[in-house]
Amino acid sequence: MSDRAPKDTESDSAVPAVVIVMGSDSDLPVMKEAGAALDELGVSYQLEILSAHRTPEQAREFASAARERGIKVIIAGAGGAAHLPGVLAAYTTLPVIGVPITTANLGGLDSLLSIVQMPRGVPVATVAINGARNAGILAAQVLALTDADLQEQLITQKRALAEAVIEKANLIKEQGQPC
Ligand code: RP5
Repeated sequence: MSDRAPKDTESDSAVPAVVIVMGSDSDLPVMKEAGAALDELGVSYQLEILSAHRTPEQAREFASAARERGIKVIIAGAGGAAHLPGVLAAYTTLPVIGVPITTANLGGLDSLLSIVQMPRGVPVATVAINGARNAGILAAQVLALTDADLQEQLITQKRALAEAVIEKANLIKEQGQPC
C-alpha cells in the first residue's frame, strides 16, 4: 500500500479536495447530491466510477495513490453487495465516507449493512441510505478542521437550518394545531 503524506508540490489547486466515487453510473442520480452540497460550499471535487467487483484493480490503484495525490476525503457510494467504500478504505488512511444506495429488491438495507459493518481497524463513516448530501457536508466538515472560511460557511448553513425550523414552528403556532 502506498499511503504517504502528500508532498507540497502535489497539493496544488488542480487536485480536488474530495473525490466522489460510485460503483456504477446508475448511482449518479443519488451521488450528485454530494456534489451539490460541495458546490454550495465551494469545495472542489471530482466524480469517478470505480467498481470493487468489476474494476477491482483500478479501485485499488485509485485508493492507494489518493493521499499522495493530495486528495483529502473520499466519498464512496454503492448499492447491493456494496463493497466499494470498504475496499477503498482498505487501501488508504484518508477518511472514507460511505453512501448506501437504495436497491430494488431490499430497499438499500443490503447496501447499508455491506458498508456499515466494517471489521475493526478499517472504518468507513456511513451515512443514511441515499444520504449523499450529508456525505458532502461531512466531507466539508473534515476539511473545515483546517479551513476557517469553510467553517464559517458551515456555521451559516446550520443557522439557516435552525431558522427554517423556527419559522415553521411559528407558523404552526399562528395557524393553530390541525385537528
Ligand atoms: C453496484 O451495483 C453499484 O454501486 C450499483 O449501485 C449496483 C448496480 O449497478 P448497475 O448494475 O446498475 O451498474 O456495484
